[in-house]
Amino acid sequence: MTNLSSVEPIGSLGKQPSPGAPEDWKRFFSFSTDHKVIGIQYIVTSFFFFLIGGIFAMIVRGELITPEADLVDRTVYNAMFTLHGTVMLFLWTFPVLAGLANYLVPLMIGARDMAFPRLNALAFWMVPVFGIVLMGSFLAPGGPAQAGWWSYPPVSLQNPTGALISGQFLWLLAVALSGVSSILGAVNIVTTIIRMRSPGMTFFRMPVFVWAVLSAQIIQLFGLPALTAGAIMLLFDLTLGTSFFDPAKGGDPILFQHFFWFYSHPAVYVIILPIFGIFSEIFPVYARKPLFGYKVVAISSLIIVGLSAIVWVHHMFASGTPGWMRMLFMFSTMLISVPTGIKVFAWVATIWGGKLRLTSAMLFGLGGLVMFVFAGITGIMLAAVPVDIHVNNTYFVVGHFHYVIYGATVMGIYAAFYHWFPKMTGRMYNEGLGKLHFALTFIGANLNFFPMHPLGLQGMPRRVASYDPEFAFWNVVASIGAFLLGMSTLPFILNMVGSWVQGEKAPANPWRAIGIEWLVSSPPSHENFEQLPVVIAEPYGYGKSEPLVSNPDALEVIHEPN
Ligand code: HEM
Ligand SMILES: [Cu+2]
Repeated sequence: MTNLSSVEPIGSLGKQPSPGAPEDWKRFFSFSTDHKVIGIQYIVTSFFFFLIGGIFAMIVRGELITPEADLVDRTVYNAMFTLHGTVMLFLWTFPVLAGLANYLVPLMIGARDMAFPRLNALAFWMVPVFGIVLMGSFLAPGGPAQAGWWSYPPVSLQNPTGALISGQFLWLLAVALSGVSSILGAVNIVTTIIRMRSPGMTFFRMPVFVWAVLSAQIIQLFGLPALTAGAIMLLFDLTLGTSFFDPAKGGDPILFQHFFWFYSHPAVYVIILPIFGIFSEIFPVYARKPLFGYKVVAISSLIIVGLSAIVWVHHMFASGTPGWMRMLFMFSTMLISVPTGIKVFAWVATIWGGKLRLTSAMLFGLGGLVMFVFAGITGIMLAAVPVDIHVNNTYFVVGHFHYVIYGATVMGIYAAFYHWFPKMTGRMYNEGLGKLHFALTFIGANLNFFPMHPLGLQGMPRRVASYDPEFAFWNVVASIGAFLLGMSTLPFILNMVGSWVQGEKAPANPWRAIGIEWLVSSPPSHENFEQLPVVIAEPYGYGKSEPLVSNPDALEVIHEPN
């Protein structure tokens, strides 16, 4: 661990080249322990898997553009939606958020690196490993897993080929490895935030993004062991002949659902809390107003963590759950809308009456917020037991969670990419391409995911390759939206790659943002700070003229020419 309280200069360390420079690309393929390199490694790797998960989604939507099952074999269809969901969650969302946290948290709290740099690198390098394990399942006898991303037994215990190394086996191995990697990451991030803050960086001076990441990673710590244990027990049932979950041998399949959702409900907050953090960083900058109700917003994240641990049975209303239990979990689920609603009000109050600058980052932030509010409304509907019993396992659920996971999450992640791109790469991106990207994404996402709600209400089940022709209209609309979303990635990739290579050079603080990461050069030097910042103010001091740190001129590492 680096010295926790020292504000001494770091002396001879300050001679390394600054990461992020294009000529420096080789370090991204090395076992680097620099949190900024690891952050970018996470982001680029996960974006690659986002594209793969997107190809699976295109195949699913290609199949669903007609009522008949005519594009792919039904077993291939099952594998496609299973791998789509699995890749999107375990190889895109979690790792990309780990990447943003890795890159931003040490800079935002004034630390020179994470608490455990080598553990950090190890956690990252597990990602491509389990990615390859999962993709390798295409070569397994019988093809990849087909039991959906939640892998419920007894479906997941069927093994028609009888092979030991089946698609389901590799799926479980990949998920268990992903769990271990995320636990290592969580230990590191939580330790870093608690122990590595620079002098004066009290908890109530931390940016809300840091609060949100801390809260999300606490969930990883208490939740992931349940999922990982469930996955390993299922693996034993599948390969060693144990019978934890196999009803034919006296096991209890519902027990698996408890293991699974005890983690996987809180997991949605592992995903959405950092997005709330991103919203809370972006709105003040581009509205030039302090974040409304900073302390309440910060604390709401922790309240959400507490509540997230006691609602998981809302995914099991239709699993034979007794009535009293349904009522209990319906009530606890609805409680979560209180701290969440507080945050939404805080963001609206922040934007309200502000001088809005509609950059690509701000557009994605606003679009994400709008789609999140819509998802919140359908979420409350689903929390009501009678509604959920009716639409359980229909497209209504698929529509709801894609508004969260695409509308709010992917759009929020794009907002973060644009906002911090100059910081990470030292280059400016192209606003025109960014806005085109936003338009395609926002229109595509709504065309794609809105139709799923009427479809679900009319009774179209999820995970089917063919359907009644009465559902055709909305499915065609959804597929057109999906193809638009597929296209939307092109201007984005062009923009990011093109700007990284030959964009205009970025100053330290292109957005006139307030935050420690904006006080050092873009990209920051290898050690981040010559002297650790001494923080003297709360964040988000927009419109006030008080400085954030007492030693702004001593932060930058001055490189001697080699
Ligand atoms: C272009 C973007 C996307 C499209 C067109 C799309 C489409 C779909 C469709 C049609 C299904 C239902 C499949 C079925 O039930 O037969 C589905 C399921 C799912 N999607 Fe997406 N999706 C997209 C992006 C995402 C993203 C970004 C995530 C997560 C971050 C995600 C996570 C999931 C999950 C977890 C499932 C459930 C899989 C299962 O039933 O086991 N999707 N998606
Ligand atoms: Cu849930």
